[in-house]
Amino acid sequence: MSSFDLRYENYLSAFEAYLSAYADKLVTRPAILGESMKYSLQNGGKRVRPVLALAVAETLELPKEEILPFALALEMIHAYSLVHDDLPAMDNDDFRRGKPSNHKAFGEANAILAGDGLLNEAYALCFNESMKGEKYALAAKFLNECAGVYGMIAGQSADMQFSQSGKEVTEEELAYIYEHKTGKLLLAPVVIAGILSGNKYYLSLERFGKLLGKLFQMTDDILDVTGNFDELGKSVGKDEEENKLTCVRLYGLEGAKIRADMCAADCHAVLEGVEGDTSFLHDLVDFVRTRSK
Ligand code: GRG
Repeated sequence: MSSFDLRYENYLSAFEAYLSAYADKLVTRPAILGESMKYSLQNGGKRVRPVLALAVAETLELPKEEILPFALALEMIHAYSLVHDDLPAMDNDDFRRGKPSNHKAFGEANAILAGDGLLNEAYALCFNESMKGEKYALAAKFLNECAGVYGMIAGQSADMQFSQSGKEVTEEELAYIYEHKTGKLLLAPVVIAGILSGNKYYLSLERFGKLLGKLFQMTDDILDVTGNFDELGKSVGKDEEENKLTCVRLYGLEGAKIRADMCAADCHAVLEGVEGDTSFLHDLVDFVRTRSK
């Protein structure tokens, strides 16, 4: 196992242990509410956002106990967004991570409530942390900004509006969708670790988080064309089918790959401005660029 794989596994097991302890306590009436929430929260996934949070925390010498509640809240918000995105009214996908999507397993109404439940529980965690003091409240506030109507929700709304408008994509519109729909939830773990560590390297980390979010969505667009169902665990070729604005549509497949390489190079360059052990973060950039799932 490479040292990158080993460190990824270590971050993952710390996160999974924290998540399991939370999930064991999540008992609802009726039971189906909690079951459908856990179905989407504990159904695998790469856990890139919590791993990123833990990795930046380690670079900044922030104890993992400080970041874990925010890492969990972030992953819950990510899980809710996928549950709602898969609904027939949105992206209409029957599969997620190789298994029936939440509404296929539990029905549409339960899936909507599972998403609502995950979002509310995420903020319950944030409220608890906020009581510890100002920097925790600021971290919670930043997560809320990233996920909310000036963040991911705006990105999803723009993606739907622009796709439905039928007009040609502009670079500016694509950048807006990238930055908000996907980018904000990758920016959040980086900046939250920065806030909790006393704003060390704030500007470099903010720049790094934004670039990594852009790279993540670029590879997502590329994989929708080059990937396969078995590895991705979800339908492929949907972007063209649904007239989505993507970097492949704007630049062509080869042009998109070149721009993704340029974005990865920018991520590496920005990391040079951060002191401490950034070797895992450099490897994570390459992982995001070359991922197949
Ligand atoms: C419903 C408010 C609302 C927002 C939905 C996340 C999202 C916004 C839409 C999902 C569609 C999509 C392809 C988003 C872009 C990239 C992305 C978030 C992919 C999925 O994230 P991964 O690859 O998934 O981290 P895993 O399964 O590994 O957790």
